[in-house]
Amino acid sequence: MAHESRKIYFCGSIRGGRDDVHVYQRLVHALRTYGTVLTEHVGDGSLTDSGEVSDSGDKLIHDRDLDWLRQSDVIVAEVTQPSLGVGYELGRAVEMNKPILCLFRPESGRRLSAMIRGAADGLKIQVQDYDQDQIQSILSQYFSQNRV
Ligand code: 6IA
Repeated sequence: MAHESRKIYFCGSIRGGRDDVHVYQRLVHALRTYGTVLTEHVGDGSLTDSGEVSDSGDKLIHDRDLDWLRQSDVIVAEVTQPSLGVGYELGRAVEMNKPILCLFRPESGRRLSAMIRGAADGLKIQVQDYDQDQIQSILSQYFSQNRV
């Protein structure tokens, strides 16, 4: 698929904690080489997990994000920092039969949820362990080897 027309949905923790926001920033930046990132705000350093949003605001966020998820050609998720929202997005994306790449950093000392690692089939749903130095090479390999 041509880079300009590919729609990428990037997932990263927001209320689950913003410790990895610098990693999300790097990933969003690198992903722009491969298409339009629908969810660039996830890598926005000024978006904190403490902002006040009303319940109706949360509904707008949920409904808009699900629309973007439906429109997207591929999902890329940074899953090191556990996030209910990211887990939910991934579950919905699996049901939509979307290609999914999950990226996990073992150097964090965490263990990835079995529900994410165990969902991988190596084809449509992939889970890759990586460290930050490998961002370029992992994405380049993924987008050249998969029809997404
Ligand atoms: O449960 P979490 O908040 O960690 O879920 C993060 C995931 O849900 C991300 O991948 C986003 O796609 C989505 N998400 C959660 N909150 C928002 C949001 N505003 N705007 C867009 N997408 C979101 C929340 C703003 C608020 C904290 C001030």
